[in-house]
Amino acid sequence: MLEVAPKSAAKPTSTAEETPKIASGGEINTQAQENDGFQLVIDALKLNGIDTIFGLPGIPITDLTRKLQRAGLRVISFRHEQNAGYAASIAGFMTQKPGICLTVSAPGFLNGLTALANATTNCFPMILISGSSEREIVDLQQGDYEEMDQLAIAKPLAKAAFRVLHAEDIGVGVARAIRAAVSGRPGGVYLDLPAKLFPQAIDAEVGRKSLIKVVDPAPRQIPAPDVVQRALDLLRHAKRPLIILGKGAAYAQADADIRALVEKTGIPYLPMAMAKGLLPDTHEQSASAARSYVLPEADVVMVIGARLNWLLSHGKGKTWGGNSAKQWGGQKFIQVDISPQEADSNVRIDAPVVGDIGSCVSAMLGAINATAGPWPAPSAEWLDAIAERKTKNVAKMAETLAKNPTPMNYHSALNVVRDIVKANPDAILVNEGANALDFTRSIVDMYKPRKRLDVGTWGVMGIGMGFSVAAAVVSGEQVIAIEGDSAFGFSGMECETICRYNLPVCVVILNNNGVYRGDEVNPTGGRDPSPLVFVKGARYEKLMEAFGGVGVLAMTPAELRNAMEEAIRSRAPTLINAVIDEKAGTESGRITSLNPSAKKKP
Ligand code: ADP
Ligand code: TZD
Repeated sequence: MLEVAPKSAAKPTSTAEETPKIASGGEINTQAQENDGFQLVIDALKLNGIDTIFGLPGIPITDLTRKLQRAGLRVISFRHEQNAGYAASIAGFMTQKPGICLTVSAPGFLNGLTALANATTNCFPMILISGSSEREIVDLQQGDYEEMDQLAIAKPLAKAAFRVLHAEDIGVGVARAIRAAVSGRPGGVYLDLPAKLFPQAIDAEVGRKSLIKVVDPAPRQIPAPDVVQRALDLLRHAKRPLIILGKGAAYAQADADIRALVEKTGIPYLPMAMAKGLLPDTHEQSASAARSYVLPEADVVMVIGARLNWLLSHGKGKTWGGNSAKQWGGQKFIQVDISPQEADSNVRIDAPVVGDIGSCVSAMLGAINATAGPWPAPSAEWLDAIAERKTKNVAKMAETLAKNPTPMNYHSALNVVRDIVKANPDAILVNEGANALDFTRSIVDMYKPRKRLDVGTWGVMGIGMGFSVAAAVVSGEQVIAIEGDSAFGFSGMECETICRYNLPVCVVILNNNGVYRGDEVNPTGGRDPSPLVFVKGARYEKLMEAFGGVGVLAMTPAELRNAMEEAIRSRAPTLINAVIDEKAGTESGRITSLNPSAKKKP
C-alpha cells in the first residue's frame, strides 16, 4: 500500500537470499557468521518445536513471514488477523503447544487482540506476536506508521505481555512467552517485537548462545495425598454423585485415565460442550440427556477442568435446585483445577484438588486402587432415575429428528449431520451460531476427545473459519463446520484461505436468513429491514465456488446428506448452503433469558 517505507520499517542487514538457512527438524544452522533479529526469532521458535505460524503479513513483519517459510515453518496466511488469532488459539488447545499468531502493528495487532483475549478467557495457550513501532516514537507520541503503545493495550487482556528491544534478548522473550502460555492455567500471551529489532545484527555465536530451549514448559502439578483423600471421601459417601467434565479436561489429554475414573466409580457424568467426546456421548454413564434432572438432584458434584461460570449457572440458583436465582442448591463440590484461585469463585468448594488434571486423576485412581474393597457403586435408585429421564428424552428427540418438514428445520438438517459425524468419528466439528450452536451441541454426538470446537466461554461469533483452518492444518483430519448464517458472516472471507491451502473443510450454513431467525420486519414499515435479518435467499455457496471450491445449495435432508458425503469423500473445500425455515429458531437460542427485555417480562 505504501510507496515509501516508513522510518520504522528498517531494512534488514541481509537480503532474503543471504538469510542463513536453518536445518530442518527444529535444528538451527551453526555455520552463519552473523545473526539478525529475523533469524533469531525464527531460530528461537524452531528450537522450541514451533512449526506453524498463523498470521497476516505487512510492515514490519512481511520479511519475517517469508523467512519463516523459507526456514521450513508452515506459514498460514489469513485475510483478517482475528481469524488467524482464533486459528492460533485453537491450535494451542488441540496440541498443548502455544499457537502463534503473527500480525503487523496497531490495526493488525488490534484485530488479533480479540482472539488473544478470547484465548485467555478460554484458557487456550496462544502467543500473539506483533510488529510494533519504536519506543522513542511511541513514548513521545511523535507519530509513526501504525504507531500505538501495543504492550500497554495488550496487558490487561493477556496472561502475560513482553517486549523485546535487543536481539540478544529474543531467546529470553520467546522462552518466557512460551512458559507463560502453557504453564499453570494456559492463556494468551503478547510478544511485542519493534521493527528495529529485526535488522539488528549480532555475532552468530552470541546469538546462538542467547537462545533458550524451554525445559519442561508445563510442569506437572501433583496434588498432595491428603487433598486427594479428602475429595475421594466426599465422593465415596455421596448418595447422588455427579461428575462434570470441562474443556480443561479435554485439553489435559489424560483421556484414558479420565475414562477409567468415570468407569471405575460408575458415577454419571455431564460433558461441557468442548468436553463432548472425551468419553463417547453414547456412553451409558453420560447424563447429558438428563441434565436438568441431575444438576438439582446431585448431592456431590466433582467438577474436572470446568469453571462454575455462567455456563453452569454459577453452581447455584434454580438450575441447581436453589429456591431463587442466587440461592445455593445444597450440593457439595469437589473441583479439580490447575488454578489455585478457581475454588470458591461462586460457591463453596468443599474439596478443591489443585493440580494438573493428568496428575490429579491418576492420583485419584491410584488412591482408589490402593483402598481395600471395591468402590461403592452409586445407588440403583439414582442411576435408574437418570436412566428413566434419559430414555424419555432420547425417545422424544428421536421423534423430532424423524420428522421431515419442508422447508428443513434445525432438527431435520442436524439429523443428517449427526449420522455423518457418527460415520466419521475422526472428523473435527466446528460449531457457532445461537440456535445452530445449541441444537448441534445437543443433537450431534461426539465419539472422540477434542473433536468439538466451539464458541467457548464467551459465546463468541467469528471463530468458525479460523478454527476450521487450524483444525485441518494441525490434524490433517476432515473438518465439518456447522454455522449459523450470521455466525459464518464474521469470518466467511476465509473461504479463500481454505481454498488456497486446499483444506478438507466442509462448511454447512444453517441458513434461516438472519440472526436467530429471518422473519422479523421493521415495525415502522420503513425502508430499512429489521436489524436482525439478511438478504433473503442468499447464495452463500457461491462464495466457495468463487475461489475454486465446491458450493452446494441444499433444500432437503437428502441433498444435504449427499453433499456432505461427497465433501468427505473428495476432501475438497466445500460450502453447503442448507436452507432452513426462516421461522425456525428462538431469540438468543437457549440463552433468551439473558436478554434484558426478556428479564423484564413477568
Ligand atoms: P468449560 O467451558 O468446558 O466449562 P472452562 O473453560 O470454564 O471449561 O474451565 C476450564 C478449566 O480447566 C479452567 O479453570 C482451567 O484452569 C482448567 N485447566 C485447564 N487446563 C488444565 C490442566 N491441564 N489441568 C488442570 N486444570 C486445567
Ligand atoms: N458478536 C459477537 C462477536 N459474538 C456474539 N455472540 C454476538 C455478536 C451476538 N450473537 C450471538 O450471541 S449469536 C449471534 C450473534 C450475532 C448470531 C445468531 O445467528 P446465527 O445462528 O444465524 O449465527 P441461528 O442459528 O440463526 O441462531
